[in-house]
Amino acid sequence: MVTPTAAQVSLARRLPKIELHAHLNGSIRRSTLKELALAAGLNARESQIIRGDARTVSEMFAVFDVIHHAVRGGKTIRRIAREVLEDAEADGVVYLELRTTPRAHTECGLDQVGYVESVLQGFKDYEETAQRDRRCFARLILSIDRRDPAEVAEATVDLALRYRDRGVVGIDLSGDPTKGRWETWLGPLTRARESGLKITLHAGEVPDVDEETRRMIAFKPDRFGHLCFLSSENQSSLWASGIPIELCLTSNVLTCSSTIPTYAAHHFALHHGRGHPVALCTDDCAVFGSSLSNECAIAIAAFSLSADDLRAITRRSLHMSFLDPSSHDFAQILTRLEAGEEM
Ligand code: 6MZ
Repeated sequence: MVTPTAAQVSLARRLPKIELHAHLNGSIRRSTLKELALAAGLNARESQIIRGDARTVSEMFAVFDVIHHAVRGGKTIRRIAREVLEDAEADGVVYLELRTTPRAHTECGLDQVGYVESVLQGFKDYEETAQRDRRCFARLILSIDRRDPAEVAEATVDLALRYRDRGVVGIDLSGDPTKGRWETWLGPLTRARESGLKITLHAGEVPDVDEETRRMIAFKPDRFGHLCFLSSENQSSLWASGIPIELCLTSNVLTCSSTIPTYAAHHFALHHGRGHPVALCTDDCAVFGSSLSNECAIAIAAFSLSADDLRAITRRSLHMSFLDPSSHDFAQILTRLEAGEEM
C-alpha cells in the first residue's frame, strides 16, 4: 500500500481541486452520520457497518442501506448538502459536481421534487455563508438507480430538466452494478441527452459486464465512472472515443481488489499514461474514509506525479465537467486554478 509523505499530503491539500464524482449520501459528514444513526436508534450491528472501512461491493451497499435509514427528511438532506460543500471547501475543492438519487421519504412527507429542492436549498445555504474568495462552486447531477424501472428513470430526467436553471447539469446511472439491464435506461438517457443534459455512466464495476460496457461506449456518454473491468476490445473503443473517466482510487482498490489489489495497479496509470482524460475523484468520502486531497496525495505517491502533473489533471477535469464553459462561474474557477496554491 502507498503512504504519501507529509510534503505530498501538504501539496495535495494546498492545490485547488475539482471533484466530479461524489455521491451526496456517501459524502455525508461522519459526525453528522453518527448523530443521525443514534437518533434513528440504529443498533450496534448497524453502527458497526458504518464504522468499518474495508468494503466489498455488497458491503458497500449494506452501508448505503444504513445511511439511507439514518438520513430522513428534507431538513436533513438540506443540512448534509450544505455540510458536504463546507467540507469540500475546507479540503480545497473549488468546484464540486455532486450527484444524488432523488428519493421520496414518504413518512416525512418528502417526495422526489422536495428532495431535489432540499439539496438545492442546502447549496444556497452554503453559498450564503461561504467566503467569496474560497467558495466551492457546485452543480448537481441526478442519479438513476440501476434498480429503477424505466418510469422512474423518465421521472428523474423530467426532474433534471425542471431544475436545469437552478443548477442541475446532468444525469448519472449508478447503484448496484449487479442489478438491472442497460435497455431499461437507454430510452430515458437518450431523451436526457437530446434535451441538452450531460450524461455520466457508472460502468465496469464488476467482472463479466463486457457486453453492457460495449453498449454503453456505443451510446457515447459524456463521461464514465470507474471502468475497473474493461476488456481489451472495449479499452480500444474507449480510447478511440476519447470519453473521459472519473477515477476513484481508494473506492476502486477496496471494492475491486481482485483486479486492483494495490494503488500502483490501478488503471489510472494506464489511461493517464496514454494521455486519455481522467479525473481524480472520491466517490463516497464518508464510506471509503478518504478526502479528495488524500486521493490526490495517494496519486502523487503511487504514480510519481509532480505538482505540475496534478495541476494539469485538475485543469483537464474542469474541461471534463458539465459546467457551461462560457459561464461566469467557469471563468472564475479557471482563474482560481491558474492562481495556484490557496491554503
Ligand atoms: C455504484 C454507487 C457507488 O444517491 O443516496 N453509489 N453506485 N457504485 C458506487 N461505488 C463503487 N457509490 C454510491 O448516494 C448513495 C447512492 O449512490 C450510489 C448508490 O446507488 C448509493 O445508494 P445518494 O446520494
